[in-house]
This record gives sequence, C-alpha cells and structure tokens, in this order.
Amino acid sequence: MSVQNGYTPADTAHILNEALPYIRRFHGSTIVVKYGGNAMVDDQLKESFARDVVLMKLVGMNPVIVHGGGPQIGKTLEEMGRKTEFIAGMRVTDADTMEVVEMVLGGHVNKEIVHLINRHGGNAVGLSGKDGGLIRARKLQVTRESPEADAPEIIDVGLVGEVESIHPEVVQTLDTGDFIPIIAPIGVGPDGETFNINADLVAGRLAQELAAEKLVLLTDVPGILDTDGNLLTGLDQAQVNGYISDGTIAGGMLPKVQCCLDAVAGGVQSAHIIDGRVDHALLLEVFTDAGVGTLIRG
Ligand code: X2W
Repeated sequence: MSVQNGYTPADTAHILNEALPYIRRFHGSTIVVKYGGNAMVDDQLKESFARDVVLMKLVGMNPVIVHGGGPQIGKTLEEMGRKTEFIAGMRVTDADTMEVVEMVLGGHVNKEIVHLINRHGGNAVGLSGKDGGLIRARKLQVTRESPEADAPEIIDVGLVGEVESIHPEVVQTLDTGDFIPIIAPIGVGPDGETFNINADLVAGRLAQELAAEKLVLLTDVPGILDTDGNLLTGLDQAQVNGYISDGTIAGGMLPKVQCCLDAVAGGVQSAHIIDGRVDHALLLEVFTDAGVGTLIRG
C-alpha cells in the first residue's frame, strides 16, 4: 500500500471520516475565535490558522475572528519611545496611546489577518467595533484593594473600555454573504470616544450575542492544568468554579476562564481554551474527537 506523509490511504480515509459528524453538526453554526499569541506571529502557525478558518467556512460554518495584538502595540509604542503600563491586565490608555492602539489593531494587524485569509482562498472583511456600530463601550472601572483604605481604590486606566452592547447586524450580514468577519477590539463610547477593549472580553460577548455554538480562545498554554500540571480536557461550570475557589485556576488564566464561563452561561454551547502553538490547533479542536486544550461545557 502506498504511504504519503506517513499515512496510508486507509489512515487518510479514517481521518476524513472522523470529521464528517462534526461537519454535519456544526453546519450553519457560528464559531467565534479569539486569535492571538504565537499563532499570530509564527509564520507556519499563521498559515495553518488561515487554512483552518477557510476550511471551516467552506464546509458551511460561520467563523468570526476577534484578534488581539498586545505585543504588536507594545512594540510600536516602544519604537516611538513611549512607555506603556498594565494595571489588572489592562493597558493604561491615554488619548495618544489610543491613537497608536487604533492604528496598530484596526490598521496593521487587522489588515494582515484579512490578507492572510484571503491568500488562502477566503473572503475576509476587516472591521473594528466602530464599523456598523458593532461595539458600544463604556469606561471600565478598575479597582484595587488598598490596605490603608476601607473601600477598594478606584484606578483610572484611561480609555479602556468594556462592552456595553453589541449590534451584530454587520457581522450577520457578512456571514450570510459568505464573508469572514475579522474584528479589532475597539469600541465607541456614549460621547463618541474610542475605547481600547481586551480582545478576550470582546470575543466572549460577541459569542453570546451571536448565539454562537463555540467560543475558542487561542492561547500560548496547553489549556487549564491541574495542580500536577495535567491538562483538564473537559469541565462543566461547577467544576470550573471549584478550581477557581481552590486556586487551581489563577493568575492570567482567570480572566480567560471567566470570559468562557460568561459565554456558556449566556447560551454559547461550549467554550474552548486551546494551545495556539500547536499546528492546526483550530482544525483539531473543531473537526476531531481528541481536540486540543480544555473544553468548558454550557
Ligand atoms: C489590549 C487590546 C489588545 C489585546 C491592549 O491594549 O493590549 C487592553 O489591554 P492580546 O494580544 O489579546 O492581549 N487592550 C485594554 O487584547 O491583545
């Protein structure tokens, strides 16, 4: 029997056959993907991601991509000789920084992803939360416990927003028109201000508003790990809450997990935290039995 790429024809048939129930089940479903981390900078991973998204669209799913770009913003600010500071995981954003954030996310990063997907045969359209009134935002209140004061101290992080409401018509129109929406996490405030919003938060809320089948967060870690470092592959909401209370889920993973919990509580069928450093992570998670990373069930 001939062997190509280490697979026999029987292996190949088996793999394609394994994908069939997933293709059938998710046909017509919306899958919101937060694209960030290594998968957004490594050339090989970028190409694989783009191919996975195009494949999802061609078999009848509606992938909607929300992208990050924190490191890219940081690099540009550094090249401009500007300092940047994070408080509680949020970039302190004054008016000048906001201009750079909008330029990098809405301009450079967004168009690079559009171009990447289109080169692989997709029909991507780049948007920010300003387009079609997609994301209305309000100022995010950040508080910090202070040992001296009775009440938590309120910290002004500038033009950092949280999602107030999503007006998804523009995304739905693109989905039905066979386009793939690529969204930069920028919102508009009540007085027309431009707000910088954490990309995970935007992806989570958008998944709820679109009644998505899945929310997938591409990260640079294998998923949620137990205290022995083993990957937890499938969890329900009660188990996740247990791991938060006993400190197993902590640090930078907490806001991502909270965003997944909000999404599933808001009607998304499942939320996935997957390892974007694995080649074709998205393909493996959506189309195979094994998946990669942690699945949180609704
Ligand atoms: C983020 C927006 C981009 C983002 C920032 O300025 O870096 C805030 O911190 P990653 O790559 O997913 O971290 N916004 C408020 O979320 O990018």
